[in-house]
Amino acid sequence: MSISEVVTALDLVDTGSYPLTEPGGAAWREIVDRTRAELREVGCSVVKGFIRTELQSILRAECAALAPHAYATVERVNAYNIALDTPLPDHHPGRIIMERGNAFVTRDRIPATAIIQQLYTSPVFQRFVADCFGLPELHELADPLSGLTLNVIAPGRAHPWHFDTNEFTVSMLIQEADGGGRFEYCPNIRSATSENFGDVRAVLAGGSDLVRRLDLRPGDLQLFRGRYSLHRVSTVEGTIARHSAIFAYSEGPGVIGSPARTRQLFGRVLPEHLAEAVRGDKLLD
Ligand SMILES: O=C(O)CCC(=O)C(=O)O
Ligand SMILES: [Fe+2]
Repeated sequence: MSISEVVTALDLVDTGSYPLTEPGGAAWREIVDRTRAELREVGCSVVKGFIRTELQSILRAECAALAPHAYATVERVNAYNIALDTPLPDHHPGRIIMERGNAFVTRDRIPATAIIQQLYTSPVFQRFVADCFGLPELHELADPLSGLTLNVIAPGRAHPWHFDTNEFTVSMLIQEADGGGRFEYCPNIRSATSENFGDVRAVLAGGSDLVRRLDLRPGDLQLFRGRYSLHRVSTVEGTIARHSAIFAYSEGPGVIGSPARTRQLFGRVLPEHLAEAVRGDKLLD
């Protein structure tokens, strides 16, 4: 199949292994059950080879063309993305400062015809993802910038330890780095009711055995509960940038990022961000 023969994003999916158009069938159930079990145990599951190997180059070329639209800035942050001068007790992990060097292409810069935009909005894809997360349905974020992003990490840069604002994140590695650029995470290190600052501080200090590393290949689909699992992408080595698509969904409708975080990540806000934000809990960030 060549790019001119690809009609929709679903043509890229390895539907032989992952029959998205047969919801509830035996193969579907098997994948969903496995994914649910992994999400329950470690908050993360990888659907290997979701995109057909021979078509990955199409996706890669499309995202490489979008990458120059990324908002690139290197900033000093903490794991909670709160102001660095926030008064915090001596041993609070929020006092540990890191460099954030990843850059995002925002949803409004990704054309409706782009494969990643088609996948993000595809009802069949959403149904599959919702079932994997054990939910009756999922919603695209109402946020015009952060619902779908392309995460670009240039050589020498990292996406340091953090928690996600959204509860249900689906991502896909599109272009891998020559070296480094590993996705690392600490399963369920916090919960909706407990921050567990002690373990978080140990991870940020380095050498904690709570850290797991994923061995991702381009075209793998990763389902992740990043609100509770501290995670990062390690420094990219070599000469090639790491590209990943981030599909963010919420359980209820209307979720929009805060104006401060939006400006920090994307360098701008839209009128939608200035209206009141919808949040599900009272955790930091
Ligand atoms: O690019 C990745 O694989 C992870 C990105 C991430 O953690 C995020 O965008 O919040
Ligand atoms: Fe994240």
